[in-house]
Amino acid sequence: MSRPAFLNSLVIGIAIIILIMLFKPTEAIIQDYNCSDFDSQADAQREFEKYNYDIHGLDRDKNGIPCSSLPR
Ligand SMILES: [Ca+2]
Repeated sequence: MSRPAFLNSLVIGIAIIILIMLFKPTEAIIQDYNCSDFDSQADAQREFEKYNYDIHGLDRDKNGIPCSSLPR
């Protein structure tokens, strides 16, 4: 019994997606940080600048300075 070609493509596509999910580097798994996870504002700034978007919500007032309440 042979499957239609589109089904084979679908199965291969799903397999590729599963493989990518299994083997993506750990850095790509984005951890959610809060300001309390950082010892200093500089540490928060470093994490903040890894992304072009405030994914952790560290800069609530959107002035480009995350966790301004933390010590420098
Ligand atoms: Ca801010």
